[in-house]
Amino acid sequence: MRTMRIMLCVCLLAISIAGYAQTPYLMDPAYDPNHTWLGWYDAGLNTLPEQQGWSITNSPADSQPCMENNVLCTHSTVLQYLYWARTDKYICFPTDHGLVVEFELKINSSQYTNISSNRWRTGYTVWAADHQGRTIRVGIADTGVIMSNDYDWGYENSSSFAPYTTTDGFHVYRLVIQNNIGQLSIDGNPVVAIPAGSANQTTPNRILFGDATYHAFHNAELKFLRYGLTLKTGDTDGDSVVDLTDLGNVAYHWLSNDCGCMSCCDGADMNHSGRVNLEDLAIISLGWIN
Ligand SMILES: [Ca+2]
Ligand SMILES: [Ca+2]
Repeated sequence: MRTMRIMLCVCLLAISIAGYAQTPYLMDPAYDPNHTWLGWYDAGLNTLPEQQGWSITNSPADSQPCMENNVLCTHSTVLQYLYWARTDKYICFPTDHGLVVEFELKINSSQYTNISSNRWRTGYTVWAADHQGRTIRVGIADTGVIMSNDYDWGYENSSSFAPYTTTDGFHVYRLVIQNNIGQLSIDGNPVVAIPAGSANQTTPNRILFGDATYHAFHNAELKFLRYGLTLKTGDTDGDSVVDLTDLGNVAYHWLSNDCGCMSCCDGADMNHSGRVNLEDLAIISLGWIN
């Protein structure tokens, strides 16, 4: 039975490689083959995030987002939520493959304020939460960055505020969460780190960007945001090679639809959808040819 599954997957792999240009995964591995990307927003397509599968929260809708020269422009000048989120992929902080969130952002202005003696807010934020609601939140101000791991941005559950000039152009921010530790780098330089903290702090499996703190204003431009695993594209077992072992993993779990979060069917559920199917084989094929 397993041999038949592997033969089936070999045939499908060949078909998938031949037709890989049609897969929805081409853009990101072509840009960076070192990660299995689970989702993204690409302002280069000149469409708003809600047209690329993200849910928008704009309340009260005082200011509207816009596209200008393949960049997403946002600003808030009143007390306003203006952010986008997705919750459709399993996220698992306490693992080696964890989570990577990468985005290219220019801050024109973003406040860093205290709203009480023990809570802070910034005008621009990026959050991640795993399947048990553990969270890591990055606050980006025009004078620096700070991270928190609780539901209400309490100083007792935050890093120190790291001074950084975020307004002098676009910077690439990279949040890597592995084994429950989150590390933020900017343009490849480690800036600040924090543990993921306790469960049930927020909506599970949520990736979020924009003004989600309500109490601080911002003006910013975003080129892209993407999130995924630290594993190389198509690598199910973390040995940094895409080969017959990875194909065998997919074959063994072929058409499983109950993949849990932590093992994700031995890594065969490459896009953390809960199922092993042609989408995962498409990712294997991309890793195979890169
Ligand atoms: Ca492998
Ligand atoms: Ca899958």
